[in-house]
Amino acid sequence: MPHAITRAVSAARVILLTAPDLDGDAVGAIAALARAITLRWPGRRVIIGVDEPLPERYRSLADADLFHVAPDLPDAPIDLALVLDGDPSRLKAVAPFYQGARLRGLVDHHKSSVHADVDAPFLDPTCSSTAEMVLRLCDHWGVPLDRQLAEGIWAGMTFDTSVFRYRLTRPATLRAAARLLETGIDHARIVEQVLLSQSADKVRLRGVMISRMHIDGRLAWAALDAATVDGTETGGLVDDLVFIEGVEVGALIVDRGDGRVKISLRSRGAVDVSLVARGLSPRGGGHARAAGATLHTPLEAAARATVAAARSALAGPAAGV
Ligand SMILES: [Mn+2]
Repeated sequence: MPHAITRAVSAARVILLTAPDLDGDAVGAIAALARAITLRWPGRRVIIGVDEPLPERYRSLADADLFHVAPDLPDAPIDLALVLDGDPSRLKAVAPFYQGARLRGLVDHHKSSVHADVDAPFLDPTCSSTAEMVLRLCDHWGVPLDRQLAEGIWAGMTFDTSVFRYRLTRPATLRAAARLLETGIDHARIVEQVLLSQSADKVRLRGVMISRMHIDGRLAWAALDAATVDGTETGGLVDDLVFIEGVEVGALIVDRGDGRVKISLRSRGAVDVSLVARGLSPRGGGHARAAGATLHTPLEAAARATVAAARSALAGPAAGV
C-alpha cells in the first residue's frame, strides 16, 4: 500500500507533478493524479512542470495551459515533487525544480526505476501502466471515480497496453477498465485520439522504416537518418519490427538531428530489453519488453552498438525472465 506517498501528499501544501516523457500514460496519469489530489485535499496547490509542451494528441485529456514548461514554472516553494512514469534521472530542464523540492517521490511501473533514490516511492513493475497505479491511489484515498479521472486513467492504461494486448494486462487491469467504462466515458474516442490517429508524415515514415529494415536472425532493426525523419514523431513505429514472424527483438535507431540518437527496443521472447537499453547507456531502461536509450554518437555507431548488444542478448544464456 502506498503509505509513504499518502503521508507525503497529505503533509504538503505545494506539490509538483512531472514526467520525463509526455506519452499517453504519463499525461493520463498526471491529469488524473492532479485531480485526485485536489478532490481529496482541496487546499493543496498542484503545479504540473514538464520539459516539453503538451503534445496535441493529448489535449483532450488535460488543459495545456496547466502544463508549465521548465524553466517557466510558477514561483512557489515546492514541498513535494512527484515524478510519474519514469525516473528522475531522465528529467531535463525540470530536474532542478524536482531536486529542489523538500521531499521527492515517484509513481511508476518501470522496472528500471528501482534504482531511483527518492523519499516517497510508489513503484510496481507488475502494473500495466502508471495510470492504473493512480486508480489504486484514488481507491486508497477514497476518491470516488468520476468521468474526468476515468478519461485520464483509461488513456494511460490503453496507451501502455496497446488496448490490452500486452503481457502486463492482468485480470485487475480489466476489472479496473470495466469500472472506468461504467463512468460513461467515450472510450473509443479516447483510444482513437491517443493511440490510433497518426499524421500522414508518420504513416509515410513507417513505410520508409519498413523498406530499410534489416532482418538478422531473431533481430529486426532499422536506422533512420535525421533528414528522413525531419522532425516526425516516431513513437510506436518499432512495434512493426518486433511482430515479424521469427523475430523476437525489434530495434529502431533514430537520429534526432541534435546530436542525440534515440534507440527504441521491443522484445516478445526471453530477452529483457530493459537490460539491453541499460547496457547501451546508464540512463537507458524501461520494461522487459519495451525499453529505450539515448546515445550521443553518430547514427552508424549507434546502430552498430545496438545491433551488437541485441545480438549478444539473443545469444546469451542469461536472457532471463
Ligand atoms: Mn507507462
